[in-house]
Amino acid sequence: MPSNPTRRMQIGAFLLRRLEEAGVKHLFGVPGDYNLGLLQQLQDSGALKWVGTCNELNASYAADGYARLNGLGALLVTNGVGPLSSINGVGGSCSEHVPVICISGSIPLRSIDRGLGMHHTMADGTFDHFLNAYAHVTAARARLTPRNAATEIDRLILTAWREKLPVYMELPSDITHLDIEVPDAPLVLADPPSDPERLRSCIAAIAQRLAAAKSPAIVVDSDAGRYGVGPELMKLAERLQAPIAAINAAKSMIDENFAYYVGIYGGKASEPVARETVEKSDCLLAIGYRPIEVTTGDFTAAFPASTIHARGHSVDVGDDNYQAVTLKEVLRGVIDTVPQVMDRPPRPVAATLAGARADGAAKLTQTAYWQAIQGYLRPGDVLYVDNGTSFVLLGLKLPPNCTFVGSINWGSIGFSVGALLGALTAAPGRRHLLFVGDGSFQVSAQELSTILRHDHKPVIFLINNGGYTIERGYLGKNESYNDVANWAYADLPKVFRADTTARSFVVRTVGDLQRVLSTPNDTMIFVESIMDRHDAPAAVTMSSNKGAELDYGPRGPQYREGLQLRPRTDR
Ligand SMILES: Cc1ncc(C[n+]2csc(CCOP(=O)(O)OP(=O)(O)O)c2C)c(N)n1
Ligand SMILES: [Mg+2]
Repeated sequence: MPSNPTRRMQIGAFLLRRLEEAGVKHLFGVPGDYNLGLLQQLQDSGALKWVGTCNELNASYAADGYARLNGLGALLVTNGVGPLSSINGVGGSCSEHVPVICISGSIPLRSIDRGLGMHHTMADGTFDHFLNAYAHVTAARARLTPRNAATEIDRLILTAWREKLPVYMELPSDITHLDIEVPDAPLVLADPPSDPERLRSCIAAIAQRLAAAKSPAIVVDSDAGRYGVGPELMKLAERLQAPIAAINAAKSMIDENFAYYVGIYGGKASEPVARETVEKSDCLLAIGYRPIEVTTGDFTAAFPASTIHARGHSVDVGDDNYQAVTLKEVLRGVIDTVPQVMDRPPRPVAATLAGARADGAAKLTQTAYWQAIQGYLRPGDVLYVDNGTSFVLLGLKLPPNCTFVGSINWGSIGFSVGALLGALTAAPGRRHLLFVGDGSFQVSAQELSTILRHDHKPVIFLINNGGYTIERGYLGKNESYNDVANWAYADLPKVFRADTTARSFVVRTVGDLQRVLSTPNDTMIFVESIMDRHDAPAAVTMSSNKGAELDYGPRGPQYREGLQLRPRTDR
């Protein structure tokens, strides 16, 4: 019998050790009496670094951003008030398939055993409300006890990593310092091996179809990035000499300069070559496809009926469904099996955003703004987009090795600012560019102070257009409900850190912006661009108009004269 060596460890220390073994080096969150025991263990062991955030929503956004670049992220909150504040962000991680571990320092087991009412509860004699709430936004959850901690901690961390979904654990405050017996061996993040026969058959079925096809093509959704198979997909595309397109939610997961990359596919909202190659393919391989209205050009996406659907742990090929297979193993097997094609050279790639150089003295418009931003992008940048007119970023062509961080499915405003903090923490050596509107920024603006506190040096591009312009395209073109207070945004670095070296700018003209874009990146750059509240790129306005039709139906108020911002026809 092989022996499995064990040792005694305090529960909290074991949790921190497992997180570190899983590659989590930072914990975001807000202290509270129920989690201070664990925080002290963190402090004493020096294993992880604590990154305190201004609130738990931002901690959940940060853990998500951290996980995007690190593969796994975690946050620590305090009973009830913490988890309910972070549940929106964790819901986003669930929707976007991001593995985040939400740890709630919770009421002591003693109070559950004895039925003692405690603060941060409903004071109704029950104790499972928050575990139950998280059932809707996580793949697994548990309340740790001295009996289950050793197994549940591993189960939850592994589930998050394998499923690319959040998990939730409650760590009662009176057990963090209790000793339990735990394995000596480190936690290994790995999938269980595929079933050999299922894997062989699945690879053979896919390879046979792709090899026989005249116009094979690949289309990827965001799981391609979550499961880290971008390199395999590019290798497969090269071997087949087949075009590869990305859903907007999967932007940057295939290098946009790759010879066989044909652009964003989204039904009628596609780049033309992407639409043709996807819809006319006689063997389309789709990775993790999860269509919603904003990723499908309002449901105009049309995949061929024969499309092969591959997901993280299962594949559909024709009538056959393959279980117990992992995406990476499937793709590697297919690459090794399909013959190298020689006679399908790459098609010309989609054009980049271009246009006449605007007059420097002219008032800044969205068109001129995004043209200038296109020229500013550099290889290796990490780019964040929040909801709003900043969605134009999706249409820009990214240089090699860029990472796009967005929340296209969930779309909770303010996400980008918290995610920026998290991803800066995970990858401080890269250049980070945030694109955010005034309305979205106001949700999570305090986290700018945490970014400054940790000496990060992102570039923040904020559009000040007086409110929720994207919403004006749904309804309320001129209504005050779409207005926000006009903050002195560019002053905020100074407010949040008196000794800041950040360079702040208020930009009103094209010339202003061009000058700002030549500023060195040796400190934070904060660029507040003033634009007209009715200036919106046509693609954004048309999408909002269409969204209103879907949302409100034919009897909705959107058709009333002047209630809806419409695309301008004169540009
Ligand atoms: C948490 C949350 N609340 C409300 C919304 C609805 N919403 C979507 S976009 C948006 C406005 C964004 O405005 P802004 O960031 O200023 O972008 P703009 O279109 O003005 O450039 C709002 C309120 C949301 N997506 N998430
Ligand atoms: Mg705005």
